[in-house]
Amino acid sequence: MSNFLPVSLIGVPTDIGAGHRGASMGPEALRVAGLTAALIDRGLDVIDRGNLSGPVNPWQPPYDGYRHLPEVIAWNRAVMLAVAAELKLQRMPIMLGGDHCLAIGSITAVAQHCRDIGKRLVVVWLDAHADFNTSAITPSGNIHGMPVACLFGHGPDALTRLGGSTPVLSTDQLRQVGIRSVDAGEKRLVKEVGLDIYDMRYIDEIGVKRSMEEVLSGLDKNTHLHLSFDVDFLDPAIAPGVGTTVPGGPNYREAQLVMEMIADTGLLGSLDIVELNPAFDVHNQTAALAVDLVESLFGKSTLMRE
Ligand code: 6HN
Ligand code: MN
Ligand code: MN
Ligand code: MN
Repeated sequence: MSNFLPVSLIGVPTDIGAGHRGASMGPEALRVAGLTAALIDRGLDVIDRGNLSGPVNPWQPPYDGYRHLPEVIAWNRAVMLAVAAELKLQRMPIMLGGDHCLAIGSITAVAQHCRDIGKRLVVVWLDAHADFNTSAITPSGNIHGMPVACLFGHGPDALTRLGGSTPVLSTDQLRQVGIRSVDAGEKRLVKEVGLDIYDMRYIDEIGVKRSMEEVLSGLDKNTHLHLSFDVDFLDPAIAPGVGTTVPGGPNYREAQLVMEMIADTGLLGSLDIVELNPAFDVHNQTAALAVDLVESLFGKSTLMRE
């Protein structure tokens, strides 16, 4: 048997924060690729809670620097409540996105839970992007480019204070890995705030193993590790099924090692799988790859260590 908590899958079928339609099909693509069976094979107790519901995507241009802000708020409220409910039941929530704006809701719930039970939250954010735009600097108005900024208190009140208090995260609680596309204004802000970023240049120079040792340093038994896995973290050659591909990401083996090293901590407490966009995928291969990586995240490749 595994020593993981029982898990609950929460589908969040929306592309409300993205610049392309289609991430709304992400939850079903992950199911079709066999996510539930793969987790059960790992010895986990799995409940699929089905999909949350929320407003349709009105597909409007930005207003005041944001696209679809009221709809993004509604979806994130639903995510926050659903994730909080699973944590209260001592289950591990796995949020099946949906676009990355939904991490505001999931991480707000996880942070609140950690405060309540006296755990230290550390978020590992796998992404090609820093997701630290604000309405003043965003090139697109798409809120999936803003969740980290919102969690740090930069953004509209309804999102920064979704759970009441702000900021939800501080710099010592977030480590971003795989970053290779940061917009000009975003770059300035990221430097000012002092985000802990392991970008591709750094990973190229010192390698995945040493990078991940640094990413995962300073954790202890009292740490709740939340993984926010934006599928565009992966190199587009192996993961074409995302709306915002950026060349030069981790290859298959490198991505596996990232997941294996996170698994080895034994501290994973919650997970987002976001930005999977079946409209860009080829025969659901990116969903299948995501499932494969999630298996490693739950210890599949640790045969030699058992
Ligand atoms: N994601 N930096 C770009 C923007 O529009 O703000 C892209 C954001 C992508 C966000 O992939 O989660
Ligand atoms: Mn992202
Ligand atoms: Mn991204
Ligand atoms: Mn960006």
